[in-house]
Amino acid sequence: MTSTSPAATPVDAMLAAARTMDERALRAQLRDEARALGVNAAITDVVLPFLNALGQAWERGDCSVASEHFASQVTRSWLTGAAVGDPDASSTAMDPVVLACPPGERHDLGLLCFHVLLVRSGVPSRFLGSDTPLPGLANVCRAIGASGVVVAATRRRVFEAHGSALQVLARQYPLAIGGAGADADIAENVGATFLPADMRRSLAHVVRWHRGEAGGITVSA
Ligand code: B12
Repeated sequence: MTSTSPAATPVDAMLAAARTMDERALRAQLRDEARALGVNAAITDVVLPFLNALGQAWERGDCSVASEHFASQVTRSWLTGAAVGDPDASSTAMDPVVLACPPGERHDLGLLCFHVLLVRSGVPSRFLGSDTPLPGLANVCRAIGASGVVVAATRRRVFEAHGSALQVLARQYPLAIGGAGADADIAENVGATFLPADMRRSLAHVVRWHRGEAGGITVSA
């Protein structure tokens, strides 16, 4: 294959657009995938694989820090628009789920993807993003009548550093943890549900949980 060959997959095309900082091409690919697959399948089947491939390319030195930042920002902007694309899908009459990353955690793109999946599945979600203070979160949940909280982090030690605050939160609200730093052990330690990396499975669980159909500490197989 020569360097002028067309990109083999949507992810390849998006990586090529990231490397050359071609915003129009990257946005067109995101738009076309959403039209072809629907927003949720575009996120699980294209956007998440793209973000993973982008991270790996950055780690290998195949993509500059600037290109990675550019592509992350364009994707963030698209995701933010996708979350408000269909306001009727997320009824304001229902209790929202609150999504946050603990203090010290800036990796929030995975959680933003989960937010869009929830909203597009009819579950109202309030995305607070990175660096959210945990001690005051229960008050926030009370004020907005939240049905539960999802906390995400990329590194296990971020959950460990905030273990006490998470335990307190879990006593007051149904709590789930996800992201690359989450595992079943730490979830059990803080009294939370563990959400696996497979966002389809985790989404199905939180949708059931929100409807009052799921409980317990683990997501069923
Ligand atoms: C982009 C990026 C950043 C961006 C974050 C932008 C943002 N707002 O998200 C910036 C530049 C801010 C950043 C900073 C840092 N980063 Co960084 N970063 C990355 C990178 C390149 C990609 C991460 C990413 O967004 N991936 C896309 C997401 C969607 O994929 P994922 O995290 O693998 O998530 C999967 C699942 O876990 C799941 N998932 C994710 N979230 C959620 C949430 C829920 C609810 C569910 C159910 C599932 C789920 O979905 C994905 C499935 O495909 C990775 C390298 C890599 N290869 O991943 C490093 C990486 C994560 N970063 C790393 C580090 C060390 C840092 C810094 C400490 C660097 C530094 N010295 O300053 C800082 C930390 C800053 C902070 N306080 O948090 C390390 C973490 C190593 C570790 N495990 O300890 C990595 C792995 C790079 C490395 N190999 O060293 N980083």
